[in-house]
Amino acid sequence: MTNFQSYENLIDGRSQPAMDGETIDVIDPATGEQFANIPRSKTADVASAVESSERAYRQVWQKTSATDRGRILHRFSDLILQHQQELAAQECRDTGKPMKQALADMVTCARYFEYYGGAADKLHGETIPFVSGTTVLAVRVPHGVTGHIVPWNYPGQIFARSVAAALAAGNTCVVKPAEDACLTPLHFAKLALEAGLPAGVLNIVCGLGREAGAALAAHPSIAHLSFTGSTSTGAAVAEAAARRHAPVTLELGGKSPQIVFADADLDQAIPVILNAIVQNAGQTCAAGSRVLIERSAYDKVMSLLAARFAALKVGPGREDNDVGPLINRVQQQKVQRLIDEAVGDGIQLVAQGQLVPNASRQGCFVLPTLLGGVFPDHSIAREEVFGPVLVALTFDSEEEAIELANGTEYGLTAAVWTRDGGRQLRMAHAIDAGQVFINNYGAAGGVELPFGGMKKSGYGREKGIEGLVAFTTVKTIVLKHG
Ligand code: TXE
Repeated sequence: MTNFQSYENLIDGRSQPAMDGETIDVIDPATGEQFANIPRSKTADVASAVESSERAYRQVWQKTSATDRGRILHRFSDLILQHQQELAAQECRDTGKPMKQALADMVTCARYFEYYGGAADKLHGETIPFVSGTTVLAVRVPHGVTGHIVPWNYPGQIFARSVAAALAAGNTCVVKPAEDACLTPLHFAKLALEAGLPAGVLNIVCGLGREAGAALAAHPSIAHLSFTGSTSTGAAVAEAAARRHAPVTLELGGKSPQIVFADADLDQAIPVILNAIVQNAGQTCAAGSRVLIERSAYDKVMSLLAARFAALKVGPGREDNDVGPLINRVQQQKVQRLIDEAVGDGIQLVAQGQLVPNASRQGCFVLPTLLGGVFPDHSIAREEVFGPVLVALTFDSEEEAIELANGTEYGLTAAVWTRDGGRQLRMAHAIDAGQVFINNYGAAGGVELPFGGMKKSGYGREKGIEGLVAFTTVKTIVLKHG
């Protein structure tokens, strides 16, 4: 094994193994090789991280001015950019994502700290006219110690979007990254110390979801929880938080539609529709995983998409293939099984990408797959696959397109492709989704754009000023002065 490394938690400004010394293997999903390990933390490790964050909140961060918080976040942002190459190489090995995407992810991470660093001293409360002889102040205050449970698909970006907002608003943070993707969060936390973030303001505890994750969700001192992951784990986390009445932001899965009308500009639409499903090997909550096509344009759209799918190169992310491996064997087998079942049920396999010759047989690869003639009530048309699988359905009218678009339990994002201005807005208003794109698509949009779900895609909003406000609550002060 080359360059084997043991990583440690970062608690109270110091690297520490799990108290009982247990570890979890870190596997390169492109080769199946173990190249590192991380701590398998338990309740006691989580408790020590939360205590450290409570101390840091009371003794330091609560007394740090908003302007100084913003300056630290800006320095942190600069450090991420300075270390972009090594951070991206590490994330590429840990998650399998193509190097150019990992590099772009790091720019977005830096942008979160820049954006929220700039907003830190611009978030203010209001005065409220009340009874004569009184002055009423509605002051925005942080929650205190916040918990962040991060998934493995965008370990850097999802860490950055909630941690940057929480810190800017004056909270301290305990982060439980996913067991499959801890390296970027650990690296970030070290850079944050270098940027001047006081010890304990940001603690990272690695471990399994059912152990460290559950302990964090249930900890009585966590005043707010941010969770991104599956619908079932999201429900368990929200339940644990509800027992002590703590607010939660849930960002869960999706089955986001790309709706293509016959009048769409296909030169513009096709590459975007392709990228919306193959980016990050389809492991994106906001992946555009269903394409709904007006019947008269179906053959044309499918032949354009099929040619693009067939040309996709699948292989190790470090060689910048179009599509890297999935995160682990479990996800690979799950996605492959869903494809096989759909084809077994008579759904048409229209096109697939190709594995590059030097790809390891031990890699967790799944060929990007375009499925046609999909029945709307088949599970592959309704449930999240979380892999590079695009299902195509047809519609005959605007009403039917809306019914199909809204015909799943999810409501995260959507795109509408049409030149008809009236239809653009009618569709945008009718679709149940937290973000609707017209003639473009950015999975989850930019840092500035509020993002979150409807229905089983979750609740609460991250990103934008909305995401910053979520990390505060309002304290009303009524002053009687006569
Ligand atoms: O998710 P989990 P998994 C979806 C996607 C994928 C499926 C399963 O469909 O195929 O979920 O992935 C932590 N208490 N998404 O099993 O379990 C866990 O350690 C507290 C969508 O990996 O939701 C990790 O840090 N925490 C998605 C995080 O929760 C617990 C991103 C997510 O893991 C816990 C990832 C518990 N009991 C998967 N159990 C998106 N919305 O982007 C686990 N965790």
